[in-house]
Amino acid sequence: LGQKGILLWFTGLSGSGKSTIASALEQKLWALGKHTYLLDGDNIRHGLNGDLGFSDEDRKENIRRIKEVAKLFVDAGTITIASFIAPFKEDRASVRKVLGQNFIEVFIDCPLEVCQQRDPKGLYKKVEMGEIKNFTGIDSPYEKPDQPEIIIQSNQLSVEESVDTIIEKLKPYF
Ligand code: GGZ
Repeated sequence: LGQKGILLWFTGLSGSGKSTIASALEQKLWALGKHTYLLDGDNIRHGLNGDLGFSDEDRKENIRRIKEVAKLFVDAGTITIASFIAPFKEDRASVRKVLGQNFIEVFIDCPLEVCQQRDPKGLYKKVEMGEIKNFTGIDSPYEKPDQPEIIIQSNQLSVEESVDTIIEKLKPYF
């Protein structure tokens, strides 16, 4: 009743701010009375996709399963936010194809050097020490979106400004 499901797909490097902006956005949407659900590594990579690692094949399978789950949420009328690197264009295009007009690609655009400096989980440090292989942006590719619906330059905007920018762009969908 009333609410149309949409999928906001946050793509970007590790440390770009996807999770932070996604949860702040969720709070703002609640305040607007919207029903939301956030799919991220915490509730997907530990459970449903606990068998997957970070090879190209596993990342593709990760996104494929998330696509199917997200579709169910959107069918149920939920404003669904998916926060995953999703490094391959082809995989994001496949999500777009399935969701059609209900798909909104949000590119959290942050230079690699800034992500490395932030290093919120110490992962880039581990990469440098040779403890992690196949890390996105270092020795595993990240294919930037060509035509995302929304671009957030997270090193130039505050979290609040980022959220407001997204909400403004969402108005036509509400
Ligand atoms: C990239 C990795 C890796 C490797 C562990 N490469 O910053 P984070 O910690 O919290 O987010 C990253 C997360 C990426 O998982 P996704 O499911 O979003 O990736 S993908 O869409 O590519 O399947 C990072 C952590 O997992 N992480 N190892 N090798 N990020």
